[in-house]
Amino acid sequence: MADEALVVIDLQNDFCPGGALEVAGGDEIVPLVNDLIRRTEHVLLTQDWHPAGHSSFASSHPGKRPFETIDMPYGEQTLWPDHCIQGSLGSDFHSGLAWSKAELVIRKGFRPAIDSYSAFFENDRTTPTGLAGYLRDRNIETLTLVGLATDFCVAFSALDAVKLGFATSVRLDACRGIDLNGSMERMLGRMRDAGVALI
Ligand code: VGL
Ligand code: ZN
Repeated sequence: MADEALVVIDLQNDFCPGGALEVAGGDEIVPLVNDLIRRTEHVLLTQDWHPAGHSSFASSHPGKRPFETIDMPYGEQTLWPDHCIQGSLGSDFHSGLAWSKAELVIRKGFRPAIDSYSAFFENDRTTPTGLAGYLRDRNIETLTLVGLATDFCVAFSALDAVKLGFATSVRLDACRGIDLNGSMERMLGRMRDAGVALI
């Protein structure tokens, strides 16, 4: 329907097996995502897009290792392996993803000092990516989210989407998660509580 969009979150090489921040089974969802792309009129993609030396990389913080946390001016931040560096092979969409139909690619995480999980707001929770305005201008009110990773970028995007008033579903069979210290169960619970339809 005209007021619906499919949002494919971060289906990039670095989040697939063999990538810098691999998500188990991340590549398995590609055929199903392609099927959803074929069946949905409006398709949007997000692309994690960090400059080298990004503040969310453990390598930018001497003595810190990936998956530890640090306090940033905007709150707690998990540190990651270097990933999705702008223009790198790892930042490319999975080669099997049928992305050419996409009407918009929203890039996030390009500000050196702020990470961005959500497709709508960066991790300071106030810097907008512009996606909400784009969707409103185009009268898109209903969103289906798929992609990587369920418990980070998909979940934060879905939580912001419902908060902004979009009717929001997550197709869990077309997502895979990282599951860091129980993050999968915690974020599924938060999405359910917030009114995200988990299907
Ligand atoms: C993501 C961690 C860091 C994601 C992106 O796409 O879920 N996770 N950057
Ligand atoms: Zn990232």
